[in-house]
Amino acid sequence: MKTSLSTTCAMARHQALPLTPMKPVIRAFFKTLRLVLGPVMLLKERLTQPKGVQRSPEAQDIVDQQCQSMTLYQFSTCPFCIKVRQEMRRLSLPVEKRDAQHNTANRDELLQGSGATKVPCLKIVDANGQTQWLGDSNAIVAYLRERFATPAA
Ligand SMILES: N[C@@H](CCC(=O)N[C@@H](CS)C(=O)NCC(=O)O)C(=O)O
Repeated sequence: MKTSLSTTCAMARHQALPLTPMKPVIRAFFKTLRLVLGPVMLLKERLTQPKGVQRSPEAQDIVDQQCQSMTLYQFSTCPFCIKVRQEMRRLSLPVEKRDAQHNTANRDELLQGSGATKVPCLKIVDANGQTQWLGDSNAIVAYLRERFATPAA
């Protein structure tokens, strides 16, 4: 998994590099890798989807409402994003996900808000309308567990 993590992230980082004479070759190499590894990672994500925690309908309604103030900026095949998505499934959190890899508007929002294009990044709007941009998959998972995990989760 470690190789997969660094490889897929190198692929993502590479997309941001400016074009120089050697870049088309490197670009083609990483594109091929991405084409091969991407579907494998998505298949693995699908096959290992955790069962979501069960709440009472009332409790889930409250959680659903709270989730409306969060947005996950992500890449579909970023392993760190997959980790966060799986945790959201495990905690039954219907958080909106925005693709910051291919969608320029989303990437610009992420850059403007967080100051970087690194994903995953969770945008959280609190009750006062204050916005927080939380980066790093471990920090996001810790935040979600702290806020939403129940004893049964
Ligand atoms: N330690 C970070 C690593 C995140 C990371 O490396 N993300 C890569 C994609 S896999 C990325 O955002 N690359 C684009 C960039 O840095 O602008 C985490 O756990 O979230």
